[in-house]
Amino acid sequence: LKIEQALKGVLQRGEMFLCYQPQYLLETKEVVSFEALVRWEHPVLGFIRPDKFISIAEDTGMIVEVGKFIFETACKDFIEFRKLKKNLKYMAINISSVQFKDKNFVSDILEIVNRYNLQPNEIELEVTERYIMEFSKTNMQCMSKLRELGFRFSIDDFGTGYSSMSYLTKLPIDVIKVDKAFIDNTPHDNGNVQISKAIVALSKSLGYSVIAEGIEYEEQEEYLKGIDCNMGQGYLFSKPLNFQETKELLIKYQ
Ligand code: G
Ligand code: G
Ligand code: G
Ligand code: NA
Ligand code: MN
Repeated sequence: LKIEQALKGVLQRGEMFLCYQPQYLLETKEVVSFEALVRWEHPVLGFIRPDKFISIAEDTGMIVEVGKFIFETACKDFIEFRKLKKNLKYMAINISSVQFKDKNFVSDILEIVNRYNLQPNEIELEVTERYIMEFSKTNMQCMSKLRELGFRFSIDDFGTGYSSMSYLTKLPIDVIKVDKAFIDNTPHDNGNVQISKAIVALSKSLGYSVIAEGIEYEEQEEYLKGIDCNMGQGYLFSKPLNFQETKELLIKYQ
């Protein structure tokens, strides 16, 4: 059974669900947001990692339907999470560049956000740096339009694509996500220390908020706090949690 075939009817069969990884303000260690991460459990193939199936869903166009399911589920669940923590700021949702090419993308996500009585600024759209570099003029116009409507934007995996300093000031974005590759082995790896410091300083000087991904050790947390990185996410704080576990985390907080 091929992944491509297994993807057909995946939503109708209810095999996909979302996990949520909490994002913390480093200064206060408070949870302010979550990143939604899709999961797929197939009855025969078992657990299939998103690294594996997202690109296939993109190639077959299935990502449009799957993406809508992810967006809607994340909004629906965010309402439940916000009931448990009133000052939760936003839900971050990964968006594929293929979704931006869908002519109904803007109207579809606006309809969902309105239906759940959410404000666009309670949703952060995560776009990888790799995709942004491939963006056409149409993609970019779509991104600008969504930002004008109030949606937040973050650049995921920053520093791993063909980073170009020239686009940093031109993009309609709010947050830079520093890739785990540059967080690994800090504060011991001098190369990563210099790179992460520079990314944090540059991003902040341009007015963007910065979040570090893949924090696994306390010394990394201390180091990042020390260089004034705003936020953090990683196994040190929490792995991605299912809906029930996420609610339990928020209840524990109260
Ligand atoms: O959750 P995990 O670490 O296994 O994710 C692996 C990769 O899959 C990451 O690059 C992540 O951005 C991507 N991914 C996870 N969830 C989603 C999603 O809901 N939509 C899209 N487009 N990509 C996702
Ligand atoms: O590309 P993106 O940043 O969306 O990928 C996020 C992926 O990283 C998810 O699959 C998530 O499960 C994983 N992840 C989150 N925190 C950590 C961490 O601390 N260490 C490692 N190795 N992976 C992490
Ligand atoms: O749920 P996620 O896709 O992040 O899990 C990716 C892998 O990382 C899985 O094999 C999981 O068991 C493992 N993992 C989950 N939580 C932790 C953690 O807190 N620390 C470490 N080192 N690995 C974890
Ligand atoms: Na992401
Ligand atoms: Mn990332």
